[in-house]
Amino acid sequence: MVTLNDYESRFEIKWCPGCGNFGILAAMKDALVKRGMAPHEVLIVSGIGQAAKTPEFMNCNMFHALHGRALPLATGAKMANHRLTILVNTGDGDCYGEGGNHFMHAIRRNVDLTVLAHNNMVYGLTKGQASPTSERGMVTRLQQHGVIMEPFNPLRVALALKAGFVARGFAGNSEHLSFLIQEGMKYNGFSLIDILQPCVSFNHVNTHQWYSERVYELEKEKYSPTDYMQAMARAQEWGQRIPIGIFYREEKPSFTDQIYALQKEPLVDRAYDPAPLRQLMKQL
Ligand SMILES: Cc1ncc(C[n+]2csc(CCOP(=O)(O)OP(=O)(O)O)c2C)c(N)n1
Ligand code: SF4
Repeated sequence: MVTLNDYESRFEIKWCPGCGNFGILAAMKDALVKRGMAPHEVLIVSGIGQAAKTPEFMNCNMFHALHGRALPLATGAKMANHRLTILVNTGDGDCYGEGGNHFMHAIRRNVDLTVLAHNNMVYGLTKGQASPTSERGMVTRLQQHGVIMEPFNPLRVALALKAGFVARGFAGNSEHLSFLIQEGMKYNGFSLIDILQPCVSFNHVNTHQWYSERVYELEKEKYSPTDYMQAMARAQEWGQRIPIGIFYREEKPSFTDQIYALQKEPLVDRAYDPAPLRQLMKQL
């Protein structure tokens, strides 16, 4: 039986005390244990940043990629072994800024990955500059007169690109976040979980308390995640009340399901035979 101890890392955690990343790490471990996934069955890919350190604090397969490049790396790993469960830990800067192009196209491909975007609305690792999700007017040490751009809305962008699983969690509600991660892992395709993550050192606006006063769960009785237009509308809700939960869910074939060459066994299980390639090279 898989237990939390199986995921215990030998590395010391280097996040600031009180950082929202602790709640996300706990929710991930809980979700993997509840899904009965052993560490060797899981690959966690990350880019660069505080969020991207997460896989180092877990004991399982991991790959720390370049800034903004977690998604192409994870896509390649999925192509090589489409039976592997792959999660991606990425920050709002890493995923929506530096890796924005990859974010769009991984959604279009519908690669079967569960993306956990730790959204603290700043660049945490590089000491608090504005990120794509920083609110207009937010003052940072770099944006001294306030952010002058409109914030990027990851849920609406993902919905516009027809992502089949779009959710938002809160680092301060680990139990609910674990549920979202489990559902994201069950989903056969690209699942986005944008996670509201307080950064206690550099974001003094969107704090634990600020979120606790606003965050609420989408109403189980009234809200249907199959209603696209409703999902678009609720993804726009921000301010006095901020919804979390599964905004949208639609089943459709994943990227690797649609690739003829991957219909049988994963590439990684095939015998290595360079003869056909050598033959082809001779003809060129
Ligand atoms: C190509 C490149 N550009 C810039 C950097 C510097 N850099 C490292 S982390 C980071 C921002 C990380 O912010 P975010 O993704 O929001 O993650 P957080 O640290 O807040 O978790 C930047 C700009 C880099 N490592 N590589
Ligand atoms: S700087 Fe912010 S995101 Fe980074 S560890 Fe500290 S609280 Fe967390």
